[in-house]
Amino acid sequence: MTRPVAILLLAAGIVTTACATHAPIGSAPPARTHAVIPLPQSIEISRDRAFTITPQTVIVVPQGDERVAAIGRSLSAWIGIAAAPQPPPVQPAGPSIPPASIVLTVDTSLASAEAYELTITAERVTIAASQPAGLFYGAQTLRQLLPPFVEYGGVRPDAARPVSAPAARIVDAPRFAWRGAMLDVARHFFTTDEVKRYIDLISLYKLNRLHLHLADDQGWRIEIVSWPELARTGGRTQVGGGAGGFYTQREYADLVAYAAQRFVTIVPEIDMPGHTNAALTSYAELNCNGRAPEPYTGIDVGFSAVCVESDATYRFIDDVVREIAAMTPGPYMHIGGDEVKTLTRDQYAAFINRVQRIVESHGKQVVGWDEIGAADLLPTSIVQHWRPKESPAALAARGVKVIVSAANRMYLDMKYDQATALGLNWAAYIEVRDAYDWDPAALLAPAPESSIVGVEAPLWSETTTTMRDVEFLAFPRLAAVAEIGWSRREHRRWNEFKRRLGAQAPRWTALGVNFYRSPQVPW
Ligand code: TNX
Repeated sequence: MTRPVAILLLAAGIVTTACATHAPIGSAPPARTHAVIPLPQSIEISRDRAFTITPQTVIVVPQGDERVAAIGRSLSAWIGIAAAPQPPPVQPAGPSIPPASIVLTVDTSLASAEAYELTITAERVTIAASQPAGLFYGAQTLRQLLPPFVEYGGVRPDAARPVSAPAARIVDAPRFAWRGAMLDVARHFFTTDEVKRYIDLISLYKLNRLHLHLADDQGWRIEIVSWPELARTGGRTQVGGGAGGFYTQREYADLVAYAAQRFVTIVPEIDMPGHTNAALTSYAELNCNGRAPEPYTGIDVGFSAVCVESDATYRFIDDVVREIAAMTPGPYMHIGGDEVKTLTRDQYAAFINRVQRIVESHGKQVVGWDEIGAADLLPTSIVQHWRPKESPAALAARGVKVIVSAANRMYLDMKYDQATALGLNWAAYIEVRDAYDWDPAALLAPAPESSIVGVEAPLWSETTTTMRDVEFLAFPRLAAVAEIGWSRREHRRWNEFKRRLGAQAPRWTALGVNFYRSPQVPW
């Protein structure tokens, strides 16, 4: 910001907060704070003026743009009946803008698809973006500037309190293109309604990938029409011996569509050649000895592998990838590739090379855990770095694109500390500050930041039997990951973040989120 503008803004009661470059930590706190996560690129916020949603408020969308109208309807649903007996109506733009309205508008001068500008004055709110994704993120920022009680939606109108957002000017765009969460639905199965709730929660923080770990030793969770026993037999149990489950192709397609409406791309993973006991128990011919093993309900890893020398294995993989690719509009197919202890390095590399070509033949781009770096990677293949002891720097130096999921910082299934009842601790204990106070670019140095596609926080479900368990491990750490993925490195400060994080508590309470009240955070 240039000096004259700053003076002007100050005169108008607007102060710049959040950007630590302007307000170093330790200086006087800004007069007006906000709790937006992830931190926007630039945010100027008014000390004394605000926009208030009234019974007259309408949400104005461009004529004839159904995708933007859908975002308007989402925003209307988030506001709910907090300010009026009805949620604000969504209406197409006309010759004049009604008073107290919220305007969604397409502005093609904005550079990236996910960028947006949000302008809040006492008279109106304007969200501008070149693409629907940017409008959606602008709407999420507006939602976070409204009081947390709006999250009670249609349940608890709080007529006595104004539904206001401070006047503000926000210009925002993400740091990384890939901002992901991974849910392991194989170790414990979660229903489509449960996964939809997770999608809702991650999209509040502008995450845009949901990687579904659809097959592992304990369960196969997706219907494959050409190999029906995979789901029927392989989906029948889970860790601890419970009932398990699987998604029909219809349910999966519905999930994909639900995610797309929230600008989340589903990344399906079929883990192979290891982590395949559920497939091996469903079809004897996938085993080198021709005998199907018993179902597995424990939590060991590394003992299973499909028969990499047999043609049946590649027919199976081709069919599975073909069917999943056909119902997945996103460009990615995750092939796992982790923790195989029963193959030689050459067998493993030859297998990954062959599977890459199968995935490519079905029009998808390979993503795999970092072990796949041992193969001859296609130029489009993306490696997901997870092993804390393996540096991704060498891969990046080879020109490989990397998703950072460092287990000792980002695994949401790691315990917070020794007292955490849920979770594992093989990689680390990860308190909230550990999850936030580091930067992925340092892991790949001296390779340039452009070798990082983004970040992703996996949640392995060996110990989580319910969504309440999942939420307890994911929140608040997932909000930290979201900020690492979206916000500029030079703007991030733990002491400032923890204040915004603490302010999420009433919103999570309203949303019914079971979160961990870390002693590091001022709740
Ligand atoms: C390692 S991370 C695994 C998973 C486990 C997880 C538990 C990865 C690629 N493999 O199979 O569930 O640890 O934290």
